[in-house]
Amino acid sequence: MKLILAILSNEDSSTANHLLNKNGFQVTKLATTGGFLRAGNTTLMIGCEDEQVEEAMGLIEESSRKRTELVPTAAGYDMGRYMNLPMEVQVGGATIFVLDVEQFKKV
Ligand code: 2BA
Repeated sequence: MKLILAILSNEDSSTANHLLNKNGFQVTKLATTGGFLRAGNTTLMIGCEDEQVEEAMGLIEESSRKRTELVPTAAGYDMGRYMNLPMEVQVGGATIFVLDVEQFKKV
């Protein structure tokens, strides 16, 4: 048995959780904080059989694919007037650890 720890953005975690549940995986969702940016993120804990790891990783990847989004920035001066210039930022992606489980018991 394996324990998957997947760190995702808060935005992507609901989609991943939903997709994992829909495909029969049990998930525990932890509210976590990145040590570098000190911003909130989400860690999903998934206990599954060894042969299910690839499927779970695929579902996580599918829901957290790296992409760029346009976000409005503070007003800037352009072409003779003040306007909110959108900036492209990269969002998404997941950091995934897969651990061996020595014992698993529900009592
Ligand atoms: P990512 O590498 O995509 O990491 C996103 C979040 O995943 C991290 O949030 C952290 O919560 C977790 N994480 C990643 N690698 C980990 C590991 N080896 N062990 C435990 N947790 C891990 P943050 O720590 O807030 O980092 C946010 C982003 O800042 C990182 O994105 C990376 O692009 C950058 N970053 C992190 N540490 C850095 C450093 N020492 N120097 C430069 N950039 C750093």
